[in-house]
Amino acid sequence: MSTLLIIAILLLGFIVVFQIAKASEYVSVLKGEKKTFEQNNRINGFLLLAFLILGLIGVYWCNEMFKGKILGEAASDHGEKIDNMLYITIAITGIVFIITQILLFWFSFKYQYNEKRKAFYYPHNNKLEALWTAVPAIALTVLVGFGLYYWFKITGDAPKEANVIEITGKQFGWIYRYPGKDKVFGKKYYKNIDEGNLNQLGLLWDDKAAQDDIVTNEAMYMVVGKPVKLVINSRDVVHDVGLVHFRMKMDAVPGTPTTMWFTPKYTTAQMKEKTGNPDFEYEISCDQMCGKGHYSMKGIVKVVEPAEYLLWLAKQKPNYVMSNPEPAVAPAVPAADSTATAAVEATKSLSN
Ligand SMILES: [Cu+2]
Repeated sequence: MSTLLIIAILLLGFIVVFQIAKASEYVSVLKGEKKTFEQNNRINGFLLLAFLILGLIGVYWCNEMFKGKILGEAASDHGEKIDNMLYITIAITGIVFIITQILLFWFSFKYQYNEKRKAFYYPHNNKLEALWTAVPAIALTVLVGFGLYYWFKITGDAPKEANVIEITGKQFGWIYRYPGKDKVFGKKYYKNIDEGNLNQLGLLWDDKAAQDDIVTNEAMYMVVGKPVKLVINSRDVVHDVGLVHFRMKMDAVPGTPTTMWFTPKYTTAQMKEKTGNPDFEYEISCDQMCGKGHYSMKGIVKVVEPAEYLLWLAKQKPNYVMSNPEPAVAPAVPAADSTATAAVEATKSLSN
């Protein structure tokens, strides 16, 4: 039904345009073609000028309306640099944009058809061409150079003291892993993934380094002012770790870990105050369309003081413990228990 309606509307529109064109043709025949041509030119010239002025006012108005309101201040050291780069790029391209738009529309108004003026034939000028090729090339090279410098910094080696968090995307959610006391991530193997047994990452329990690894879906915890390095993985398709407040973003590619690091500048509590929003949370989103549940991959990042971080960490149970409630390897305690029970039994039987 709606398709029919759309077709009917399109058809009607076409007929209307056709009729108007025909009518104006008759009018121009009546008035004399030349006069109509000149009049149309004048109208077009004024419309172009009006478009320029209204357009520039619109650009200014949008800018005033949204300035600083969409994202707020960057909450990481690298984010600050990225914002600066963006502002410089916008300033340079903005100036060029405004100058070229003014020239474009002003010229089309000023140099509209005039009987007394003849077009100046000026087909080629090597110097001019070299100039308008070299200036943008140099400007863009400088901009790209800065971009590359920060890209290598962000994806390069993190400081030694950095906390390392592994983040794995899956359809549909995030799995965060912390290396535990040994600061080493244990080995994992995808065929070992066993959701029923709470082994979401397929950790290999024979690897000692895996036994203290903490795995959670709850939230990603970071310490304010301390560098954090993310090791990014995917369990199925390509996802993308998007941390908009930190201005960080990196693809999660199955089989190929990617990394990035940054230092959060403000705790979640400080951001609540800064934004005046008591419900503020740092957000992690999936920035790559990854399937029908893509929208539901929103997660939370908590940036906290060191003491709070330690407290949170102390409350976390290693994945090994959760996945193996009947400890096969867990030492000492059950053994002591069974000895104790045996001792009690023995005493009982002795006293009987
Ligand atoms: Cu995703």
